[in-house]
Amino acid sequence: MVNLDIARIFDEIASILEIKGENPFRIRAYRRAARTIETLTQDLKVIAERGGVSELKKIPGIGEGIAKKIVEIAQTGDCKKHRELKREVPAGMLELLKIPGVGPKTIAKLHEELGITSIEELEAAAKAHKLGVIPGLGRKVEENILKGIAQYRRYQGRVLLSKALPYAETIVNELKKLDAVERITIAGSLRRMRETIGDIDILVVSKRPAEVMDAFTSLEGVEDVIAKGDTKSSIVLRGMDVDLRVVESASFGAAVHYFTGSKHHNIRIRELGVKRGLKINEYGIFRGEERIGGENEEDVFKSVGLPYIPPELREDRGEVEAAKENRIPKLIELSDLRGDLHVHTKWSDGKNSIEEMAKTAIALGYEYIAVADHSPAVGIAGGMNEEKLKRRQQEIERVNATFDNFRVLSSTEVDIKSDFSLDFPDEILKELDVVVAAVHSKFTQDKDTMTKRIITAMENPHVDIIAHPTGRVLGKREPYEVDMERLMEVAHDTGTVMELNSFPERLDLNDVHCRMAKDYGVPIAISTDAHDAMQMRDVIKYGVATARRGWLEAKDVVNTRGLEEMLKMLKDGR
Ligand code: DGT
Ligand code: CA
Ligand code: CA
Repeated sequence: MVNLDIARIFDEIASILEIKGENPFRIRAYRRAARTIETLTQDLKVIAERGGVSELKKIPGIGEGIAKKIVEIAQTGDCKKHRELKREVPAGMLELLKIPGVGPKTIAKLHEELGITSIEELEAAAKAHKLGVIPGLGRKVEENILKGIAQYRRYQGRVLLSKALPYAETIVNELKKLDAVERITIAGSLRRMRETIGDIDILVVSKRPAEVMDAFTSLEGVEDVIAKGDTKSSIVLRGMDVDLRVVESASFGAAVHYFTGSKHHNIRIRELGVKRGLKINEYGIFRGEERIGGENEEDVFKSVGLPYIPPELREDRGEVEAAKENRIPKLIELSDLRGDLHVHTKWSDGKNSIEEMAKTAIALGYEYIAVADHSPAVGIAGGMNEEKLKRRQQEIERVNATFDNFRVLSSTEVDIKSDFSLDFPDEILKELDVVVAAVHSKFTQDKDTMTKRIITAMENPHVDIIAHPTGRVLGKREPYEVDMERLMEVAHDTGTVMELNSFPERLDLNDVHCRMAKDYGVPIAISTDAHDAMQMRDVIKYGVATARRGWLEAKDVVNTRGLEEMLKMLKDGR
């Protein structure tokens, strides 16, 4: 159980209490605890084991009752109160919570007035315009609910890469401990680092499969065993589907290739095999009845005369053709990065000081960070006014004086307002080392308007980087409409960098757009948008993974450059 799982349990308790119309103070207590836990830097389980209830209670926002539940979860992996509450409301009503824009209060009203207990019933009621009987729910809300349902269905059953990866790594680490496990690897979309994952696929080589399957189906957190056999088992672990396959040593490479996918990539490789008179499947590479390879993944590519293709490229998006012509790019790696050009500090809505962010960046081996605190218009995010910006500058200079080979760059994430203007005047922007510009409001403007809005920002001689250029939040907010090809043209012409925001729910630009940027010769900044030091450390890998899926090499990314060279690639070139 990691902190996020515990936060999820408390959030769900709060939602159920809210659906049931219970005491608002209790509801708020659970929510507050969940928010605190989400951003806690220490492992709750460790605190619970070390100091129990009394130490947990020292954490702000955690009272006696919640502290006790944390201890219970840490010890048993489960919370009795949570289980009981879940039984008190129909499962369909809890599922309604997952629809963007539908909260517990609405669900309570929908149930009370219309007896709605499932997504299907809600959809039917909204389509028949029946929601109007509930005060506060008009036509507009009906429309939004239908959109939310459509969006939910698109992501249904898929989880963010950032949720699946830690689970998969934990499973691999647990199973690795078994003597019966000779080799083990993650496969499937997770190995290809897709932004969302349907199910986790794991492959093992073992001569004692039964032992491996026993361990797998009794892992901590297993909620259901869907199937259990000698070659394949499937479980549900904390809401995620996980498949485990046990194969023979001689088949391992072929199986890894097959189960890494994608399906379309596999088909292309299999066809190349057929042309050479080979049969390639999950068991090996065969000429007639004779096995000619398959122990290692490289065998598969070699057998069809290709160089190795990294998993992130295996989507049948031209990688087979590129491999034939020896044009597989040398993909960017985490260790290529030398700085982060978009982080927040306490000066706006970040949690850490400039100095704390700098020290973490140094520990990551970086040479610079750009502190891009918000401009005034983003009021809820504690945007800086001009006076605050001046005081921050003094602190940046003070902190910089303490380092030899590291620099904090003064920056802002300046809001691109709906009237196309920027939220700071040019006199201010020109004084900053790096200017990051982004849309934070009026996402519903039409495509032409939104495109023009961003182009206007790109044409500003001080705007260096466009942050999260499509504004999407996976599973929550669709990208706003924008003409990406036009943006790339203008970015190229104006020398503007496009951001690849590494936040797992953003990954914006996405993989396809990254590749488009590369084609247009537009440099990318892989940034974290971190609001605390841990995030700066933890989310960057998702950005790098997406960059790799977008065929990017180190040379395509500005923050692989040292400080001087990187600054020269920006507009003012200082
Ligand atoms: P997901 O789980 O939806 O995120 O995506 P994947 O790619 O992990 O798909 P999954 O778990 O259904 O299957 C794992 C891999 O197994 C898939 O990437 C390719 C391979 N595979 C599955 N079904 C077929 C098939 O019918 N033909 C071929 N050639 N490969 C398949
Ligand atoms: Ca999968
Ligand atoms: Ca699967």
